[in-house]
Amino acid sequence: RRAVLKTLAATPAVPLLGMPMIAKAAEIELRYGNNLPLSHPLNVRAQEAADKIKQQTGGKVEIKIFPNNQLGGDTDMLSQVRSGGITFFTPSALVIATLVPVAAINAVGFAFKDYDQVWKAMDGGLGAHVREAISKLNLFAFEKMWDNGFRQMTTSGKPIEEAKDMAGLKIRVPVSPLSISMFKALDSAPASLQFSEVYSSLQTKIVDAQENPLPIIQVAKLYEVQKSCALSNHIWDGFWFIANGRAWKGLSAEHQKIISDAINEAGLKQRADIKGLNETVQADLQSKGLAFNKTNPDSFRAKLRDGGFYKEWQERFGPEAWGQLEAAVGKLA
Ligand code: TK8
Repeated sequence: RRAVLKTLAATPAVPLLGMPMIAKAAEIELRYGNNLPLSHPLNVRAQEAADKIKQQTGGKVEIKIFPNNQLGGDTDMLSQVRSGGITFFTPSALVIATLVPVAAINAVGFAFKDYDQVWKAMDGGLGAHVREAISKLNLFAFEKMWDNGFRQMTTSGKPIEEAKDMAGLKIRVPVSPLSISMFKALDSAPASLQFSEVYSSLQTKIVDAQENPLPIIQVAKLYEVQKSCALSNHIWDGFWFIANGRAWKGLSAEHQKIISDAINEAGLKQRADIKGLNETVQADLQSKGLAFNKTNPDSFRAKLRDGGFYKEWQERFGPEAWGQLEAAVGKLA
């Protein structure tokens, strides 16, 4: 009897009757949706954070990533994170601005000239102001924004060299009132389409142009349907890493701290990834046939100023937010 017990004890827990071993499901399964392929630094770093969170919670908390619009387009995921259908979502600030208008403030045209100005604002008073506004919608925004990058304009037609080249240009912009307002002020004909529709709308010539950071142009293979890229740096765009408020409050303080630390740490690493990518991505896009040209921001900035764009958005965002922006970038309006 003792020998039998000894043998049993030594036998590893093998699947009975060939049943597959079912991995012990985590006590808390959180779903995170986004619109980018797994290869983009957003997903690479998010997966690292998820692994760290699982390990630090002893396997109790598991974040399952649904990349590449698996759960639908941005507007679908925005309503899912509001309803709690998903726990986390990383909308471009332009996209969350459909719910929280002031979140679009980092996308004011030609405001940020470099990353020092970006992080002075977004890791400072302006970021805190926007996070506060997001929390009013019962959404939780992690402290550190993730980086989408400086947006560049691409077109299948004549290269965009200066503001006058925008006249009548059919350009796709995100579903964002500020984007529509800005590209109308530049005399182009903007069309708001979800990110998941960009490639096909360029391919079928519904639009002739679009604007996005170089890493996005690369992962979305937009170089296949665009001829030239104007290095306009016209908008710095970031991702707010947001959580459903109820789900977030339902987590223990210990789990909230582990998740926040891991997500914020991953965000800082992702920022460095994107900053580093820009040089290498441009060379890769050039090798795939995309022609690059520089632009003179002054002609665009003058058009926005003369057309009243800055004045309009100064009023719409209000003195507190606009003051925080100008504290980082100087006088705009
Ligand atoms: C990247 C996209 C994109 C967005 C857009 O995840 O819709 O153009 O700004 O950069 O979300």
